Amino acid sequence: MMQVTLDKAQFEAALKRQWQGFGLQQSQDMTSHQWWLATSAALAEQLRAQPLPKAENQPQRHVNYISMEFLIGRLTANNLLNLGWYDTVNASLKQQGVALADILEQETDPALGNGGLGRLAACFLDSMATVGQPAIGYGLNYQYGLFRQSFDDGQQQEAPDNWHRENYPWFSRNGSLSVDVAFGGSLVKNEDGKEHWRPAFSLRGEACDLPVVGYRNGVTQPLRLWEATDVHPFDLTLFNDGEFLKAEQKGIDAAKLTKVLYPNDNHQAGKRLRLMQQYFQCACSVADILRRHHFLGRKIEDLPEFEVIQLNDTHPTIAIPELLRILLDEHSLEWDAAWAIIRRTFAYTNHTLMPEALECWDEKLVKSLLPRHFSLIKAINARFKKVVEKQWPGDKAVWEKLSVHQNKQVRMANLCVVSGFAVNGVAALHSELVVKDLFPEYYQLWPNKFHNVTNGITPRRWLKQCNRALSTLIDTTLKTEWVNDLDALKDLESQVDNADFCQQYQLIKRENKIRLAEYVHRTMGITLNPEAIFDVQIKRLHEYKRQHLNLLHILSLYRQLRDNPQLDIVPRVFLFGAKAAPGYYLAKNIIFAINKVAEKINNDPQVADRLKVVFIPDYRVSVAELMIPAADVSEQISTAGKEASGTGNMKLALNGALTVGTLDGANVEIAEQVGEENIFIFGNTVDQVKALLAKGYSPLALRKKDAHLDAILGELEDGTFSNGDKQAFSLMLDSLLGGGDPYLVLADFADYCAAQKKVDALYRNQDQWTRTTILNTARVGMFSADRSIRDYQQRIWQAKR
Ligand code: 26W
Repeated sequence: MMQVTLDKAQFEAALKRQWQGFGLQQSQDMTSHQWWLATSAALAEQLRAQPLPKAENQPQRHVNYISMEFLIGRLTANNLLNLGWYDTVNASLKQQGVALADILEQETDPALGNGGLGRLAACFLDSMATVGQPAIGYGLNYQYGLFRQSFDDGQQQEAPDNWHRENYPWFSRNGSLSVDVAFGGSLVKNEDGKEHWRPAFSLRGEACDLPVVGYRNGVTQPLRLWEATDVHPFDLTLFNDGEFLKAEQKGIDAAKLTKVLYPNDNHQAGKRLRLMQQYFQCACSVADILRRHHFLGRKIEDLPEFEVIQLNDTHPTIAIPELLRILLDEHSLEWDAAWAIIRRTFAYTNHTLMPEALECWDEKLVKSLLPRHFSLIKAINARFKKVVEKQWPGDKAVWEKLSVHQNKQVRMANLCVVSGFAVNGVAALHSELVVKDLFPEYYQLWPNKFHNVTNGITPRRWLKQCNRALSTLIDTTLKTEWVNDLDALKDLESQVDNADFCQQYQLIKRENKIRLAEYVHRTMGITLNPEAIFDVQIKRLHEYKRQHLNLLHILSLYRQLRDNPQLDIVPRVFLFGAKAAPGYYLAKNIIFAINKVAEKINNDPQVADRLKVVFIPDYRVSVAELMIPAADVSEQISTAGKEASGTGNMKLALNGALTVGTLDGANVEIAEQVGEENIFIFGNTVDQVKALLAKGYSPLALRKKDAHLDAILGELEDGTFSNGDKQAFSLMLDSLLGGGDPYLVLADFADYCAAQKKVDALYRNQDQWTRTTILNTARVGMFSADRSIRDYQQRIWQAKR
């Protein structure tokens, strides 16, 4: 398909309508924010005027990607880039005395996700549109995105993120797509003896679409976010009685459903409102899929020929019994016919092995909210029991493990595996563990259901857009379009012998570091030295990700510097970005510890700029876009076996940061790609972790043997960093010491410090360092999300069945 061009005169006319709509006399009267609003609205209008590709002409199955989270980040810059409209708009605004780059900074990040899973969904939408995979993303339009983070004396504070969804110019609301969703009530028997659901109340879902623009190919597909409103938003009888407030009360209650994104990452809280959100989203999405299917004149039996529903983790699992309910109760299909459709429609991606993240719902909750669905889940389970009984006759233990409904709980992961045609992990190692540790019996039953699709990232946002200077250098060097063919970066390998290229590559990194330093100075008042190593750890705060291992290394350097003030180390800036779930006190304690250590080190004249520690508040997509191009070192230091994939590791390597990492998640494949001599791998492997935990490892014994480690821990205990408060870091320390150190932080400490020493040594040889970073950029082409999408197509969505 062809790229669409923007007509400058038409754009300017659209822009004019916008500022006239603000009631202004001339464009010059707009504030910066109004410039962003007007420009975005004008662009959205121009984009809407483009012809859409017709669905019925698509030979491939259409993908319905259902996810509770889409961490899309700012859209205006991204859409300009993908459409190829940046230069035209830039020129037009320049004539009016306005800098496009400045007004793009006015956009508040739509933070409709927590971390990796949500950002992956956003990268995948970009790639599906780019590689021409017909798709729609289904999610929720939260009024409040992930909370805003600030620090008060080093402690995380949370504030609501009201990101102005009412007034976001990229939304188009389509009232004709609204769906009514029923909840609660009870089951009654019909005269034919069949179960019939009589719900207690219903809510209306309104479709709010965002455009997902393919890279210069004329494709635009929707991200459809549902927003809850009341079915009867305004009660006229009450209104006439003069009870103005009550008249609107129902509408206000309904809107609560999509008010907030749950801020938990890898932890299930089991809240009723969360289950309501999940069902609301699934019911709206399934109804929408069927509406489209019928509109195109297709038979219900043919649904799996045309549609696939990809479940992004178990959060949208309830879509399975929802479709089953519609097939049985509304289309009057027999069970076998309905089940045949289900079994060929759903595919499930697993993103975590952590037991506390695997969703189980209390049967009472499911039953009271969704009685018909609960009854169907039991029916699925009863039929599945026969399959298990046949394979493992009389084996109660296996049945208890595989059952979908057990101990008064509904297990969503099991429901997905039993009902879907495909299950995949998100990196080679993770997929292996899914099969070996999480679902070994299911694998025995259905070996062909299980797949690996290694995650990827969109090179549009994560190189072309966030690192324009490097992109331009690559453009002029390769003289070919690499943005939708990331393997083309391989040809950069030969440039390591080109002194001119190396120098330019180095210079760009330096400029990106200066740009980040300016941001840090402006927002935090801390001055950074661009000659220092910029050592970056950016991800959600979680024990398994081990930000506190990083902290122990910082403390080790600090201690060495005090013991030996002449010590020759390469200056380092340790940069952190991370939010902790508001109820995860241990994670918040780690943030506090890092901030307190930072305060001391940054103000110690003896350190004299050789160490800096900076925890950048309110980490989000737009901050990532600043930090990633500026990073020299990428910290990927999770306990082996715990990080399903990681995607920040890919973004950082692509932008020329060298990884210090464990053999975990996608780090394994990154090491394979870049070569072991171009990455710093350390620490216990998955098997070693298992062995250590099995034989009973003692962090206290380790501490006893290591005087240096003992001294560092002692300083955290004795109030050195907390104005004498000896309890300040006790949550973190109790876990590391008395708590048995379940994530093996102390066990990996020595090897981690040794790896960091090698980083130091390589950085002293700037030529060698630069060669290594260039090889990283050149060799990580396989981590393009375009490749991930093609893998999904071949192995799952379009595979012969
Ligand atoms: C039910 C609460 C809850 C909320 C979020 C449980 C689990 C999650 C997500 C699965 C957490 C998440 O974002 N996982 C990350 O997914 C990325 C994309 O596949 C991976 O790269 C990360 O390794 C994984 O932690």
